[in-house]
Amino acid sequence: MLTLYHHPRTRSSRFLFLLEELGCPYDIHRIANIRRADGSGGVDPENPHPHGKSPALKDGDTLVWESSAIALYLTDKFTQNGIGPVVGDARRGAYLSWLAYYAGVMEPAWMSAYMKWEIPRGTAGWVKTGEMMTFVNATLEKGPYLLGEKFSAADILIGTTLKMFMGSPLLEKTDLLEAYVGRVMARPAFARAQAKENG
Ligand SMILES: N[C@@H](CCC(=O)N[C@@H](CS)C(=O)NCC(=O)O)C(=O)O
Repeated sequence: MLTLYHHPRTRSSRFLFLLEELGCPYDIHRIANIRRADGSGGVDPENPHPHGKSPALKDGDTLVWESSAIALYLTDKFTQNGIGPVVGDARRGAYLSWLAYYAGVMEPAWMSAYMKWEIPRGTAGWVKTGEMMTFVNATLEKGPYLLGEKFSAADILIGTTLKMFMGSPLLEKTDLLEAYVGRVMARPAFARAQAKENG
């Protein structure tokens, strides 16, 4: 049995969404506590994540952490609805790249912008938010999803993140992004996940 270690309104919420898309049986272990930016909170000793963060996933004795790894693990294991292109599928390369891009470029780019870090081009392994969003927007203009016609777990990670930042100083709200986020959030699995979010 799969167990998702989840804390409400954190990055683990996306895995309620993904697990609902996959339609596989799973348990939710509610992480009692996480550390907060203001110094409050703490680590739940029952949370197996190496840094006490949310999310983590257990599949029997197998522990998976880091959102992109969890997404790939789940879509490789539950292939029936094709939500993560498998080895041999022409879209596999793009799928892996978007999962890695999310963790290795998008998150660091937004965090750098938020913290107002000035990182000279050529020093960091990521690019600034402007360059990143030019690429994201060009991909979504072809759309309707990151992999073209096929919705994938990459849309869950990236769609929910765009939803969170859109309209903030970090990300301008545009018709293109709003339409994409709307498409992702309109999925019935998102509503089912929302219903499980808190309890
Ligand atoms: N890179 C991790 C980030 C996980 C993460 O930072 N989660 C936050 C909640 S959204 C957390 O647990 N923070 C508590 C802490 O930093 O100890 C992933 O994508 O899974």
